[in-house]
Order: sequence, then C-alpha cells, then structure tokens
Amino acid sequence: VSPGIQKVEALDEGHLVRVKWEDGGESSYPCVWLRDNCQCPLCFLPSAGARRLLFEDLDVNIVVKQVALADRKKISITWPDEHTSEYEAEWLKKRCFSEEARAVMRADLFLPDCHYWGSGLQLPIMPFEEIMYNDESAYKWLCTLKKVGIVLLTGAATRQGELIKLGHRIGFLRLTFYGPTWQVQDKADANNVAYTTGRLCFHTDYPVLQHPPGVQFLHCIKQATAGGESEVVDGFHVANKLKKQNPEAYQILSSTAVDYIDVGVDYCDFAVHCKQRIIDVDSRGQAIRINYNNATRDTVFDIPAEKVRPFYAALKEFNDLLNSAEHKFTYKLKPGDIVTFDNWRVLHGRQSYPSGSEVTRHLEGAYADWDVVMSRLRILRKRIDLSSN
Ligand code: OGA
Ligand code: NM2
Ligand code: ZN
Ligand code: ZN
Repeated sequence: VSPGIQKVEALDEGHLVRVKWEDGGESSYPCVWLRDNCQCPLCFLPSAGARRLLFEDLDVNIVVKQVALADRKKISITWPDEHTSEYEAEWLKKRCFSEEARAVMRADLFLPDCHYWGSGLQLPIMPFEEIMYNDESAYKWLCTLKKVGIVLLTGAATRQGELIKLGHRIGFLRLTFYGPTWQVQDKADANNVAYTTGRLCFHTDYPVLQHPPGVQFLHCIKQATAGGESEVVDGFHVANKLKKQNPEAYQILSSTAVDYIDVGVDYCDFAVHCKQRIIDVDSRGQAIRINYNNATRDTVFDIPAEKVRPFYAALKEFNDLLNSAEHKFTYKLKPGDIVTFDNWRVLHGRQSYPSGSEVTRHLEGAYADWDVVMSRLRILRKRIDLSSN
C-alpha cells in the first residue's frame, strides 16, 4: 500500500508537479507526461488499457493551470484548456521517475536477474504433470527458465503431442519452416544437420531467422543406447569471460554481421537469409542474445577479405571457451524428459549416435517466443498473488 500524499505543488513555471509523500519522500512528474497519461474516459480506454489521446492532440509544451490535493489519495490537475485530470497516489507512486523506483519497476516487468552457471550446474528438474496442472509450479518453471536458462521437465508420455499440450499451457508455439513441432531423428536426404546421427557442436537454433525463437523445447521420445548425450553451456556467462579474457575477440563477434542461410523444403519450401552478430549486445555492451549455428553459417561472407582471418580467430576463442570443461554441462535425456531452455542464451549440442535401419533415437522439438512465455509468467504471478491474498 502506497503512502498518502502530504502536499502537491507546481514547479519550473508549471512544467513539473512535485508530490510530497506522507512518509517523507518526494516525486516529480513532468506535466507533458501527466497530460499524456490523463486517465479520464476521453483520454484513456480502460477496457483496452490503452491511450485514446492522439499524439497530435498533445501539447508537448503544456503547463498546469492549477494543481490540487483532492484527498490524501488523489491529486487533480486543471489544464489551460479547462480539461481536468485526476491521478491516484498509488498509480503515481508506481510511476515515480527516480532511479530506484524505475529499477524496481523494470525488475518487476522483465525479471532481468540472471544466475550464471558452468559445469557445476544443478539442473533444475520439475515433473511435467505438476507444471501442467498447478499454477504455482508453472510459475516456478517459467521463473527458473528465465533466471537459470534451463529446466528439465520429467514424466511426459513417450509419444508425440506432449509439446502441443505444453504450447497450450503457455499460450501458443512458434511456427517455423520446420513445422509447428518437428521430429529430430535420422532422416534420408536430411534437410538439416540436426536430422542426421552426427555430432552437433554448440549452437543456438535458427539464427537464420531475423527474430530467432527465444525458447526451445526438446521432448525425448526414444533415446539411443549408446551416444546421443546432450551438452549445454551458458552463453552469457561465456561471453562475459571472453570479454575479460580477449576484449578484441568480443568486439569482433559483437560487431561483425555474419551471413546465415537455410534453403530447402519442410512445412513449406523456404529460402531464408539473414545477417546476425554472433554476440548481440545492448547499448552497454552486455550480451543479450547469442546467434550461433556453425551449420547454417553461409559460405557467403559479406566482409572485407582482410577482416576474415581476425574473425575466425575470434570465433575460435569463443568456441574454445564454450567447449571448456569448466563451462559445459553434459547429461542424457531419457524417454519422457522434456528439456526447456533459453535459446537466446544457452547453446546446446549433442553427441553422435550409431546409424541403423531402424529409428533408434527420436526427439520432438518446438519453439516459443519470450513474449508469450513472459506474458504467461506475469499472468500466473498475478493469479497466484490474488489467490494468496
Ligand atoms: C536440434 C538439436 C539436439 C539433439 O535439433 O537443433 O540441437 O539432442 N537437437 O538431438
Ligand atoms: N531444426 C531442429 O538453426 C537451425 O537450423 C537449428 C532447427 C531443424 C528445427 C535446427
Ligand atoms: Zn483526459
Ligand atoms: Zn539445436
């Protein structure tokens, strides 16, 4: 519950409104923002939770005509054109512009908290049944998926279709050229190296797409007796290591646009091309997405010839770090296991397994977008919160 308001006043020639809280704190709100966010039925459509006010109708130099304390829990503003707006104390407090308040809001919305790991990973494990039927468990699953980047679900049926159910649990799956879900098994004339018995070195899936899938699900239906082990590595953790150990390599991988290609037929025919930086960074140079699949890296390489060798040297440094015993975690999926992981952060690979005339190993895979996963996480959090209060 937010504190009441002790005092409200206009400052800076009416461009700013300052609220003094009963707990001693204070917050300042620019008037252009207050007018922009008037909550009256003319300016805001509550059924959509969206702004009705057109930007054209906003005076970006607006000042208040009058500001008053309606009661301890509300302020009211009269604008020069006599339009009036009211703002609740709690609504204002949440939207305080201080660095601290914004950090709280940011953390609440996007859960940026990240637990890095290496070979000592304690793989989080939850029963599939539980996350399907229990909201608290589902919430915990998605929070852990966001924070750690990987969660193993156990006890699913050993037939196709479980990932469709999991998709319904979060909302919907991400359709790609490989279909709504896809079958990882040895195939004749494979249209992807994943559909062979070969070893897959550390990769993220689908960097050839402009917006690669944020989350990946792999459901083990059948496992090879020998071989077929899985490997995972925390790409953000390793990227940080590379930045410290070899800033120049980091600089090259976070700035060079690498060409990717995927041409073939599956769900429908496709000819996909894309340029991606192997380490995607935010404005502060922090890794936010790894885009690396050596199999689909194009033979076309659109950079000047003299930059090619330094690029390969940088990629070798990164690839070596990914594969170092200190960083990688190895495990073997059992029939009924579903590994769920952050495909923007965790790189995965598999050991080769013997080929034969029968199918000896079968995984069903699917993708989801982080937007959908985070949306479900927030809804579950709210629902759990409401039921416990
Ligand atoms: C893939 C993949 C892992 C495995 O299909 O992209 O990484 O264990 N598969 O087969
Ligand atoms: N599969 C597994 O980037 C990739 O080609 C990843 C995608 C075929 C859907 C593999
Ligand atoms: Zn209004
Ligand atoms: Zn893969």
